Amino acid sequence: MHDRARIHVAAGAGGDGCLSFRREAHVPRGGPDGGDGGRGGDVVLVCDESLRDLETFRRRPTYRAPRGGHGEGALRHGAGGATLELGVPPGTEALVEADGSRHDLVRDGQRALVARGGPGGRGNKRFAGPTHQTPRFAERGLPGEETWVALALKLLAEVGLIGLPNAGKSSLLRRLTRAQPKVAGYPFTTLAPVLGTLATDGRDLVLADIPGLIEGASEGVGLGHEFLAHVERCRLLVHVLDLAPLDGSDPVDNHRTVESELADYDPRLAGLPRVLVLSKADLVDATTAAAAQAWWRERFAGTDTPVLVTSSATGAGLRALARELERRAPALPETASASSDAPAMRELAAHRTYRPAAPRAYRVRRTGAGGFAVEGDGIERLVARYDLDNEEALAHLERRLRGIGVLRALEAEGFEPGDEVQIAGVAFDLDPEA
Ligand SMILES: Nc1nc2c(ncn2[C@@H]2O[C@H](COP(=O)(O)OP(=O)(O)OP(=O)(O)O)[C@@H](O)[C@H]2O)c(=O)[nH]1
Ligand SMILES: [Mg+2]
Repeated sequence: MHDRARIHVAAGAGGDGCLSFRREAHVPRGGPDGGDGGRGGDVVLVCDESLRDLETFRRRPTYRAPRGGHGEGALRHGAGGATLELGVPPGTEALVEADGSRHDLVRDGQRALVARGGPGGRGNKRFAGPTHQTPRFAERGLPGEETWVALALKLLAEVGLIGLPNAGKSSLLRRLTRAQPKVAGYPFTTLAPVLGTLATDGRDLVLADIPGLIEGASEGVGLGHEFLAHVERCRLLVHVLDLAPLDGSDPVDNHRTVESELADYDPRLAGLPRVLVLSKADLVDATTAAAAQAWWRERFAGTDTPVLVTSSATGAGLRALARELERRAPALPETASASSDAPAMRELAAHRTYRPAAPRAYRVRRTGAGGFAVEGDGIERLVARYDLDNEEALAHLERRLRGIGVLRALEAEGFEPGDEVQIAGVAFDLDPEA
């Protein structure tokens, strides 16, 4: 099972703006007509429920979206680069290494933008104005974002098995699925959630053996983030209740203990529908098992909680349980509109993104007597847009630098006319009087 991959993605560069003047036989000196470059294509992850693992990404780790077209004369704009969509299975968590943002892709069709295409450059037509009718420069398109993206697949359980330690949860999971959790005759055998897939006629259901629920979940071994990630999609809980506890305890008390611990631990989980499974039926005689089942059915009369009797030793009741789970676990991912759903589920299904605060566009640093440097991604991208051998482009850039407050920031650091300013490796002669 390929549940991890690291891929390199590069969005497309923006197309260059065009430097062009109208040329027509009867128009001796036409105006500027250079079109804009198109935007580069984005790289987007798309959650696709038909996918099961991340194997394709291990075979092929690099992806590049197409660039935007260059602008052309006669005001023809370059075409935008197509978005590159990469399908990922539900349960994929993506960490964008360039900026530390994280995306959880849970629902079919969810999208996460991981690398933004570069903007296209503007053609010279855009710089024409009343005072400047024949601009002889155009902007370059900018490179698209590039980054490594770490993908991790969290199999998300749809059905959770809960119950006291030693109740027989792991044994059930072994019988219902191909998972092989350890089974032993003492409590707390299972310390971390174990997942298994129950293949039914219609679809695969992921079952989680949820351990240690009653041991004070917050301190519990193997719980915490990892644990919650697996069970946050549960839509149904199977409460496994031992018909013949070794310690002679009363099943009714045991049932209450687990339910109240669950309510303390996570109210959302506690609010899910239940199936009650009376386990280890082979350890009691048939009459006792039937009486217990009747008693619990009576108790849940009027609620929609089925009561089943099973034995992992003999296999009794397992087929009925599988059918019950298939019937009751609502199909996921949701295709119906999320708005009709319970608020908790809505929140869960929402595409969550964790994005660190954006860095400032630039910062100013003194590099020695009469020298300054202006640094930062934003400012370097701005400088990259222009051909600095072109006087007009340079003058335009200097105006923009003033416009975004670079000169003021320099002056605050003690800049004086004649001081040298380095930006992206280029020396600028910024004149406060201009
Ligand atoms: N006879 C019999 N024994 C069972 C049955 N189910 C489980 N057991 C036994 O009960 C003990 C506990 O079973 P587990 O499946 O490990 O129970 P668990 O709920 O996963 O326990 P923890 O992981 O400790 O929470 C083991 O000795 C099993 O062999 C059953 O249907 N019949
Ligand atoms: Mg167990």
